[in-house]
Amino acid sequence: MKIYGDLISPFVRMTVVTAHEVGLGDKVQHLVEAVKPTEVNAKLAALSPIGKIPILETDHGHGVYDSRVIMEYLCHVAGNSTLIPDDGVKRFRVLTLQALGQGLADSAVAYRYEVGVRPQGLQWQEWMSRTVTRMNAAFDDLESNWQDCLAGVHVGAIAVAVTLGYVDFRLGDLNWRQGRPKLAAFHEAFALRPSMVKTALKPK
Ligand SMILES: N[C@@H](CCC(=O)N[C@@H](CS)C(=O)NCC(=O)O)C(=O)O
Repeated sequence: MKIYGDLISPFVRMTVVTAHEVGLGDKVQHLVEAVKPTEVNAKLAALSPIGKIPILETDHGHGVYDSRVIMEYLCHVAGNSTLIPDDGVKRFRVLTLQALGQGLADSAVAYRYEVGVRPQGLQWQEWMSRTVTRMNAAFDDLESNWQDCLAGVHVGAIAVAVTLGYVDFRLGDLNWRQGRPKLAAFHEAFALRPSMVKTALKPK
């Protein structure tokens, strides 16, 4: 199996962390593939018409995407039923937490494109302000309503921990730790897991 994409993408890192957590770290080849929102990457386009990273290529040459599906695919291949629990109540709590972490990542990546990639002068201030409000609402919700769930190791906790790492890396000015000590403690502890250490972002 191959996973294409750069670990700076929180979506890519979530899948590689998942591969390590389910014991497939040695079976998954991680290949760095750069993408630009304004250009087609021919190699990726052959596996996915959407062309966003991550994409997993199976041993049979099929493309599996997006990150949520890849995380589930890896759990399935490994026979792991703890990262996505079977039990209905736990399952949908974990999957909703994963959606919250990935929704936050969507906002953070889009904000980064707007600020760092979009040509100067074309930024949309109202959208940027709404996006910061959305990200702060997500941080507040994680602080107040998800601490019980964040105590486990599953796709929800992975999505949140990786996204917070991305926010630190790209959007440090957001100061998400301020007034959110429980979320900060969660991130500090989760970042010590070997899966997170092996995929840690290095400043370029
Ligand atoms: N919903 C997708 C989002 C993936 C995504 O947004 N990837 C970004 C990098 S972080 C990308 O490939 N951007 C290139 C583009 O927009 O063309 C997932 O969960 O995998």
